[in-house]
Amino acid sequence: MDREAPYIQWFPGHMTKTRRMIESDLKLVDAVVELLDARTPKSSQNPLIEELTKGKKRLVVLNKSDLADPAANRLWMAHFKAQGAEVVELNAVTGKGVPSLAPALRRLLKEKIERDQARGMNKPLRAMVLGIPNVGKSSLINRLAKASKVKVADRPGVTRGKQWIRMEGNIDLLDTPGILWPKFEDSEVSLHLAFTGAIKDDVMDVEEIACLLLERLSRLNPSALTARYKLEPDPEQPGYELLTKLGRNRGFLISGGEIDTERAARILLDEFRGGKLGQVTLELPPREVTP
Ligand SMILES: Nc1nc2c(ncn2[C@@H]2O[C@H](COP(=O)(O)OP(=O)(O)OP(=O)(O)O)[C@@H](O)[C@H]2O)c(=O)[nH]1
Ligand SMILES: [Mg+2]
Repeated sequence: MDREAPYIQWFPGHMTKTRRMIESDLKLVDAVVELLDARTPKSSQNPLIEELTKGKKRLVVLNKSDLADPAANRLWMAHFKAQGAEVVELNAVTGKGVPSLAPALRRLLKEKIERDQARGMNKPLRAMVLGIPNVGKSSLINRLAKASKVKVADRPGVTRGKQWIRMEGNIDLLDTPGILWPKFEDSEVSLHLAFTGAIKDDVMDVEEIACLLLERLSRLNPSALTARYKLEPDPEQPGYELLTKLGRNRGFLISGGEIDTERAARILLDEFRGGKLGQVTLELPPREVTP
């Protein structure tokens, strides 16, 4: 898609402050846990992550993997591994995959562990979670806090005022995540973020987004649209036609018998985000990967 994205307005006013906060927290940690949305691993990656985390080890996490296509998850895992990254796939809500996090962090920080050991030290490793809005940062931190014996360890002196969660594997996790701004300059990326709920609905035209999502789903998972909304989409059908049909089939009417397409749009987005339209991945890694 090469059109602009006038239906999403993004105000980057708070970025400088956010960036400064992340930069100061980064000074306290050895590694960064970079949360990506498994449905849109590329679009959910912050454009400045490389620059921001320079000199830090990075663990890539494909979160919400339960909502994404399992075959696509395998491709993305292979893609990140081929780049030499440590990567884990998880569901921060149920905790599936979460036990693999600590071992992956220890592998990532192997050299530091060995250096410390050579000096007769056994300092906890320190990490923080980074990710765009709604990607599951708080869910993951809560999960890890529940799983750890010492729920929250305060480490005065080293990091005044900061709260840490002592994880297994001798790892301390900063209990406040860094919220990164999404990439908003690319319309395709903005669309993915709107579909998955990373961009708030009140800064965009929900009906327009819903129409575009319906067109996308007509290609990616038409049978889910048939099963759930009795639609029989063909790939050429305009989204607005599909949205109107959806509203009619669900009985969403406003006075005068007109179809409430806004309500239809909100329901569609809600149900897609909740995984009720199947496990859908919106973008695949570049071709060179063979799993
Ligand atoms: N299905 C599924 N839902 C998830 C997963 N992780 C988080 N969620 C849901 O995604 C939504 C956002 O999760 P949060 O943990 O609040 O995300 P966050 O990154 O802290 O969001 P902000 O604080 O707004 O930046 C919640 O409704 C979670 O229940 C996951 O792995 N699978
Ligand atoms: Mg949060």
